[in-house]
Amino acid sequence: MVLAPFSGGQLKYGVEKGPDFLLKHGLEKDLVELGWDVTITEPLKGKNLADSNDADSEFPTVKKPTLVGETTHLINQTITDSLKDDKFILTLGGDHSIAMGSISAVLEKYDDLCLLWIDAHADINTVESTESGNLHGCPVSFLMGVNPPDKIPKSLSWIKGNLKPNRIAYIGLRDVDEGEKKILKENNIKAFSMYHIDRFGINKVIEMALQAINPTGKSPLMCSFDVDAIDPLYVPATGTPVRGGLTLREGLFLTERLAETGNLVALDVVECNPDLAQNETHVLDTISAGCAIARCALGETLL
Ligand code: EXY
Ligand code: MN
Ligand code: MN
Ligand code: MN
Repeated sequence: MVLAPFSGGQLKYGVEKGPDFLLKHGLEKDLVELGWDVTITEPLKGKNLADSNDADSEFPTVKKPTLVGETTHLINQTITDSLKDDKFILTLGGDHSIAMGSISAVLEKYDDLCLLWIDAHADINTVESTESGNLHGCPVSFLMGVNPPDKIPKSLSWIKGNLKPNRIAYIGLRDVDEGEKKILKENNIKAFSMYHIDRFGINKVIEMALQAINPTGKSPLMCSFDVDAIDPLYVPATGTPVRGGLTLREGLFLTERLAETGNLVALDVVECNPDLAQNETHVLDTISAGCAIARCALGETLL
């Protein structure tokens, strides 16, 4: 279990408390009871990271590139070490920019890795297409190498960018920027929005997504789960909520199906922000959903 208490990929403080709240809710004990041998690593502990106000003059369109670059590189290095023992990698965020650290490391270990991105958002903005400048809206563009080389902040240039477009699929989309839609189309990336879930049902969508990215059914699989994929009715305390999302059960069924494949090697659970809760129930709903996502991905309901 890799703790990534990081908020630098966006502007709402509180998301860095995600790992602590998930652990306090009993996630470690739950996974031990499921039979997992849990070790906790903390790549960011005691590190004095870059000043978060770094305005990278070369790339004024993105915020805190040095902080995000240094942080995600530390996450990458820690996970690369853990992967030497073939461990399952559960990374707890923190905002979704941490996926540049987790996924890049898992990709280095498994070059035939396929990736499911569960999110209301595509998180594939480039340095040129981003409207907000928040790097939690950009991780996939760096992982896939779609930023022009002269548009990559030095602090993020360590990312290989070798994620192949036919190895990633999205489920849960409902707030995609125009610039992102163009990138998705140009790269022919499989993207299942809430429309597809309503039309075909969650089970069929999962099967279509897995068929697209893992046709032989033999490749290692990673899931980067942004809790805002689930409707704010069930997961209210998150930074960019969008109504009309997955039900809690659809979100959990998704991870149960991934556990069932037997190919899952890594999971990110990101964007829980307890500070955005309006009351204690909101905190409990959001944190318990985050823990349930991890438990279901790690086999809790495979009886
Ligand atoms: N597409 C918008 C942006 O780039 O700012 C919103 C991104 C939200 C990102 C969250 C993590 O999913
Ligand atoms: Mn996201
Ligand atoms: Mn999102
Ligand atoms: Mn939008």
